Amino acid sequence: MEQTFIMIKPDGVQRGLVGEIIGRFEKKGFTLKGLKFITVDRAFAERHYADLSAKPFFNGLVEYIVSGPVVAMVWEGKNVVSTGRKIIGATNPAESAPGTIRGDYAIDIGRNVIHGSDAVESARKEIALWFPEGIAEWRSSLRSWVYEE
Ligand code: IDP
Ligand code: MG
Repeated sequence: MEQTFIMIKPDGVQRGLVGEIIGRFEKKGFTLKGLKFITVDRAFAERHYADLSAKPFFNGLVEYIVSGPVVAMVWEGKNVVSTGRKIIGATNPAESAPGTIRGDYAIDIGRNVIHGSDAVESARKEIALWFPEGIAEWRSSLRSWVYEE
């Protein structure tokens, strides 16, 4: 089953959106496989966003991510990477549809509340980076109520 890495950024934590965001993924039917509340350092944030190191906003982005604790999660389900991105909305909240997390709760691109992996391969790398200890092994008993199988 596909997995994705989702992170509630420091602004999402500070603004009290943790329960709301987790609720959206839970209610959709996805399965929580990993969760930690963690403050990362610059070197770690730079690794997470290594692909963006040449961007003019890279330094500000790293400062943003290290500015407070984040909620790092692994969610599992059919097409969870692309559906997760739809639940999150466009990178720039000005272009995120209402009903998406960024569309409902954010205004500026540099304070857009949440991260979600953009592809199965980047999800695999991000999960390995954030959860080197591995993640929970469990199977939801709701599975046959969510999937036709
Ligand atoms: P994504 O989070 O939707 O995948 P990316 O292009 O991977 O978007 O960018 C990572 C993060 O960098 C964004 O979520 C946002 O916080 C920040 N970011 C992207 N573009 C800009 C920008 O033009 N100015 C400031 N921050 C930006
Ligand atoms: Mg991205």
